[in-house]
Amino acid sequence: MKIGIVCYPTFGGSGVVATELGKGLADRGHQVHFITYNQPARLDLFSENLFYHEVSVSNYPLFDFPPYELALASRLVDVVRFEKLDVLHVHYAIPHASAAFMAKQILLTYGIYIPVVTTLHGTDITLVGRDPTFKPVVTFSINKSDGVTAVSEHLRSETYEYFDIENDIRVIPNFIDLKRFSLKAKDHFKKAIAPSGEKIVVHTSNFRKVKRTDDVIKIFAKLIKKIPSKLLMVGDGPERSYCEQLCRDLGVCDDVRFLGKQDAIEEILSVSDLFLMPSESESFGLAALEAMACKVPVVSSNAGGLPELNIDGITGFLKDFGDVEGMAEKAIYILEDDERLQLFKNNALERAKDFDLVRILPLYENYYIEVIERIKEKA
Ligand code: GMT
Repeated sequence: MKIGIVCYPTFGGSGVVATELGKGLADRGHQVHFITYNQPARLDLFSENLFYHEVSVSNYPLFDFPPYELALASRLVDVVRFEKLDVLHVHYAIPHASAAFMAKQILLTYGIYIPVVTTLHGTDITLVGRDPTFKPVVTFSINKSDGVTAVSEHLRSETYEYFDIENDIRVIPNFIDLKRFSLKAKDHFKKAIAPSGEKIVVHTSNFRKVKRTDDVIKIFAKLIKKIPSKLLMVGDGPERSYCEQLCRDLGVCDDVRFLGKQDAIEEILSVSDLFLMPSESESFGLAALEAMACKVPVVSSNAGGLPELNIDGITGFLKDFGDVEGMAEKAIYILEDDERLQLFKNNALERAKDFDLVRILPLYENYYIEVIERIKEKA
């Protein structure tokens, strides 16, 4: 198959899922074309089946807001026509689904019907998409997609709840390439972070309010009173300075390191003992899955799709978002006994195996075929 993938090229979850999906499909012999404004962060390898088409928006002085969506739609028209794509798969509804719809209409004038599959990732529905500024366009472009997937059951129900959706939404959960995450922990790295054998607690995110990164610091400040430990804060974003200030206020600076954005996240996770994800909303929680794939148990909120991933009392614990006390208690419970910690670690890895790329990728492949066949039948 020839597949076009549209996504955000950043470190965000939707971009990571889209890029890893494209790489996996290319490995299985499909030709994959990424169409986006920058080389996707994880598109770090050469393969004869992978192509990258950059969307550039001209910065004419009249434009206070350069019309990216139009540039994307035009690029999609070209790539579909000249590369003869079979299907377009757009990740994150805004503005990708509406740009794909526009491209689809233009392509009809060339006698081409391009099936469009839209994958909903979370904030495109729960935060941004629901905003009246975007809602009519998001509703329309979801309804006009030939196939729609959501990354969790919870996101699927929320989409039906918030929008007037006419089509079926298929749940295809996120995934990880377990091979990439099965690293042996580097002892020298562990020693550098935790020289006296302290436990290593980790959080990765884009430091947006929805992630409640301040709760991570507050949980850690309670935890460290009972368990000698270090906290690694990976990523960057608007809440970082506030979190750094909070560390100073709570007197935990010496035990917290802000590492900024990191490519080799698996190296950090492989030396870690516990992952904290206290998010207010999380459609799936890919970062938690990456941690679990590295044998790291998770203490998280029970928001959104997290209970579909993190099994309470088995792979970690779930608490209401904002329950700093409860999350600290559970973190201490996991870390205070090495035998117990080992059990949680093993369980985390076992659970992560349910989301291995080799299991999930065929679900997308089959869905593309199903959508293409459905359209042929209609024609
Ligand atoms: O969580 C973010 O801030 C990034 C966002 C994105 O669109 O990249 O993540 C969303 O999609 C991920 C991949 O499907 C999910 O794992 C995240 O749970 C989801 N984030 C939220 O729902 C807040």
